[in-house]
Amino acid sequence: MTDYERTELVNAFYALRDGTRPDLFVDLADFHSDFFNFDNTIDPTRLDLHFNLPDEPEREIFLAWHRRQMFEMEQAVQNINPRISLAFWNSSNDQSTTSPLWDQNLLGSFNANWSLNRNLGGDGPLPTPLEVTNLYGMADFFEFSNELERRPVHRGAHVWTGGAMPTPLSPRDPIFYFHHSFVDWVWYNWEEIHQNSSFQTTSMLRYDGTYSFGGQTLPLVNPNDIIDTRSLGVFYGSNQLAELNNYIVSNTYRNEEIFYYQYVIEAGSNFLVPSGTNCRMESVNEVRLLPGFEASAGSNFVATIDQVNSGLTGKSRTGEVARLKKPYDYDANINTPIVWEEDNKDDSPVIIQAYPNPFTEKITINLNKNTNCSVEVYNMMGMLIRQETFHNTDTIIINKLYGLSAGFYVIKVVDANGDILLAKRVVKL
Ligand SMILES: [Cu+2]
Repeated sequence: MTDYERTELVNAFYALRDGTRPDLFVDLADFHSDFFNFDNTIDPTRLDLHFNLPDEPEREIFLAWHRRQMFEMEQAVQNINPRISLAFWNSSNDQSTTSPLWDQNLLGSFNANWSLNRNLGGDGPLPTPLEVTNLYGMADFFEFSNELERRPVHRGAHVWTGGAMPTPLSPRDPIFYFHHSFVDWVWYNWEEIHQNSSFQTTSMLRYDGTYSFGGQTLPLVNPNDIIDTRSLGVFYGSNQLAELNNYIVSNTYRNEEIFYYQYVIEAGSNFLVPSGTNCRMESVNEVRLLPGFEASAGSNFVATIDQVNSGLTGKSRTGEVARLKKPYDYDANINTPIVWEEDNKDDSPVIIQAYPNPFTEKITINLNKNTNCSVEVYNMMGMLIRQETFHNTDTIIINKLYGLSAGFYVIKVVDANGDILLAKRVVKL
């Protein structure tokens, strides 16, 4: 996170409890506690949120319910500042009690101020990266969800953090939202591989159309309708890249949909802004509009560089909104802060395709002309694990990838000028 994201999110958390509005932290914690887990041998019809068995009607509601809960919290902080998002804590690789996560300027100060009585590291363990990867290998949704919930990928951060976290009132601790965003990210990754999630119930506790908070009745949510995070307008960014695709702006949850990410935003492949809708993309680095992106006539679309809230140190900052390829379907009502790429840049090589994705042992990348370039492969922790250079070729083949463990990787293709031709997330099966 950047300084800006950190400061603004912390301020928003405190603002939610400053007494000027109903306390969402307390309400979410109380609800979570009231419906935590009931013994279904006593009453088989009584719904709850956790540890459901195969014969319970709300079987594995755990993932969908917490996704919707994360969304409720994220909407609340975005009502305070639309440029912030919840962050996720990858507890499989960020395991130090002195991690920046716990600094006073991030989540550290809440411990004393909200009497959380954390005991970091006291009753571990946190998950290993292998435990996360193993989950991606499970093909059955119930098996995956059950295993995730009961073992360290979910359970670890609760017991390791201590204080409120190992209790049903865990949503009182802001780390709960970083942790459950991570759990949600793991589900998102699993779904991208298996596309196999499904729920037996068609509504959820709290999100059943009868519950009110802050004078508003919360909508009825069918868990099957939020299997794709895009239905909530939510995208995950990692490795400093947020890929926005296959999405239709609808303004369902806000009058203007704002996609704000301090690193690179890339929108393409059927990201559509229909007539009559309002959408904004904003970064302090770069917004790239790729082929397949379309803002229709009569829509209000703005892509901008946030010059004010940069807060970046030592990171690249091109300050550019780029359209990588012409032509695009733009029309009269589109606002103008979009900067077209200079014509002379059209001489630089263009990626035609990169395939297959998912891959098993090799990836082939086709360019439109012979070029010198280098390819970098990063793992999901952002570590560079492979780098190769290619000379005067229009076909790049990255071989011998079968040794990599299953999961997500990012491939970058950089040309001789240092320009990134491709930054793409790929899945190893
Ligand atoms: Cu929970």
